This record gives sequence, C-alpha cells and structure tokens, in this order.
Amino acid sequence: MMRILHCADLHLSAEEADYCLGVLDEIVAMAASNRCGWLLFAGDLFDTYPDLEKLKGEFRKRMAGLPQGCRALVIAGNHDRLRMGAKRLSAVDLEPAAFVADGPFELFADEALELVAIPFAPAHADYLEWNLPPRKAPLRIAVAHGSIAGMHYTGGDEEEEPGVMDPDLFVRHGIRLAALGHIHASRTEVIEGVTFSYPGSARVWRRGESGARRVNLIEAGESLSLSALTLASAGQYRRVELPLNLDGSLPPLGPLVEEWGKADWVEIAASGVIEDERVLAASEAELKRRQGARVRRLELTREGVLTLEGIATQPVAKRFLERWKAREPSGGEERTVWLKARELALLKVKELLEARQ
Ligand SMILES: [Mn+2]
Repeated sequence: MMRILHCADLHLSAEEADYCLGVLDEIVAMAASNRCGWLLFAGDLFDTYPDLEKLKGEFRKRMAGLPQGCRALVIAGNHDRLRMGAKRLSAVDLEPAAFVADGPFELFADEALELVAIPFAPAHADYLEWNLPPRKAPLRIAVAHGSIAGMHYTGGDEEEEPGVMDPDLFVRHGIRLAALGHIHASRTEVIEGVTFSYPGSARVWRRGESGARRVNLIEAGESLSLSALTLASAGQYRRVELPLNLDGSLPPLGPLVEEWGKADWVEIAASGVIEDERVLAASEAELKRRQGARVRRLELTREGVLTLEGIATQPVAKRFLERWKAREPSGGEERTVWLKARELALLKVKELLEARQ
C-alpha cells in the first residue's frame, strides 16, 4: 500500500506568514502520521514570486523535516510566477523538494509509481507530441495546475488565467488519477476512466472560500482510494448577514461569536436603510476593537446599506415606524421579511418626498 498526500493552492504569503506556515506545518504532520511516500503540492504554493523569495527558506526547512521515505514534489502554478520580473522560476531551488517550474512535463518514476508533473501553462496544445514513455509501473498519477475542460465547478475563479486542459491529455498518456490545483473549491469527477480531483485551496485565500479547507489522502494498493482530510489550522470563511438598526448601529451578534475560531475570516455583511453613516463607522470600530483579535480577519462589508439622512423624523415615516415596530416577529424568515419591509417602505417615503419638492 502506497500513500500520497495531495494538497494545492496554499498561497504562502509573507504578509500572513504565521498563519500560512502553521497550515504548512499541519500538512507536514499529516504526511508523517499517514506514513506517506509522497507529499504533492499541485501549484500556487506561493502567493506571488516575491512571497516565494521571502518564504522559500522556511519551506525548505520544513521539507528537510519530512520523515525518511517521504519525498516532496512541487509544481509551479500561475501565482508562483506573479511579479517575477526578469527572474527565472526554473532557477529557484526548493531542495530537498523537487520543483518543476517549466514544462510541459517531467516524469518521476520507480517500480511502484510514476508521477507526471505538469506545471501551469496557458495551453497544452502540443500534448499529442509529448514524448512521454509508455507506463511501466502499475500506476501513473499526474500532478497538474489548471482547469479541466468539461468539469463543473462551483465558486468563481473568474479573474484567474484559466489554463484549460483537455481530459484527453490524461487519457492519452495512461494517467489514472490527476492530482490537481487551481480551482479553490474541492471537486472530484471521473471522465473517461480518469479521476480528476481538486482538494481545494489548503487555506482561506479570499472572500467566499467557505467550508473546511482540505487535502486529499490517496491510497494506492489493489485499488485506488481518495479521502479528504480537514486542515484545522486553516480555519474557515464565515459570512454573517446583519440587518442594521435604523440609526446605523449594529444589533448584538449574540452567541454566533462563540463559533468563531482564531484562524477564521469573518465577513459581516451589513444591510438596511440607516440614518447616519457615522454611527455605523463608530459601531464598526467598536466591533473590531472588541472582536477583531479573536479571529484572523474581521471585516464589515456594506453593499446592502443605504443611508437616508433624517428619514425617521418625517411624519409619514415616523407613523410607519411606530406601526412597524409593534409587529415585530420573534425570529426566522418572518423577521427577515419584516426587516425588508422597513427598507422598502422608507425608500418609498424618500421617493414621495423627493417628488413633492
Ligand atoms: Mn490558486
């Protein structure tokens, strides 16, 4: 039985080095405790080239600490090249990890396993001409960075370069499993007998990357199996929808706060009609002062907030608000509708007042 740990899109960044390297430490510990023969990094190990320069020493140190019999393989993703200038990625030394920066591919083979490393490229149009020898070992796995044509993804990676790969590239070259990186949501699909698997980003890299962050444990014996292991140190992205009070202050967050972990990225999505932007700004500062240190990142977004100064003192709005307040539901969906009703009514009042002027 051969075990392989497959992770992707760790995006090690110097700006948040403690958090990122903490996740790397957990990955290394997982490779050791599962007695893995390989630890695979399927691209975007570093967030940008300057991050690679700053953190490659820390990375090498950790790879040198892997148990005997566990080798590490890194392929370049599109991010590892960002802001590289005139430097060459192929000149980077990540030893003792093997680093494949330039393609189209490199083969690592022994009697039990063949690994085909395919770094990121905008296209692989020439794959029919690759002089990849026929498979000799019982199993051939690819490690690649890009998206797969025909695979269905959730969560947008819109602003990324797509780097689309044809599934036929893998079928044609006798690959059984493609250990992939690039798509930050986890996703596994079988196309023409080849298993294509993204573990998802190994840490929360940007807003919206919700759910546990994970790596794949590949077990290859008589058959091939994949299981997802959760990275506790990566934390989670949490979005809280919060309808604001009319004056612009934040209602209490309640027991929700107890769920937040040290490594979490929390977005408070504020919404509603408010009277005073300055009250909101003050409440935000107060929230950050009290809760900011409990999580990795705490932010308040205000796409759903509309400021209408002096609205509550208009007689018609005042009468509406009195009646509205008297009908407060205890919770659930009714409460959401009730809050929305205030927003819509106040907007209507504003329209009427403007029309009168
Ligand atoms: Mn990425």
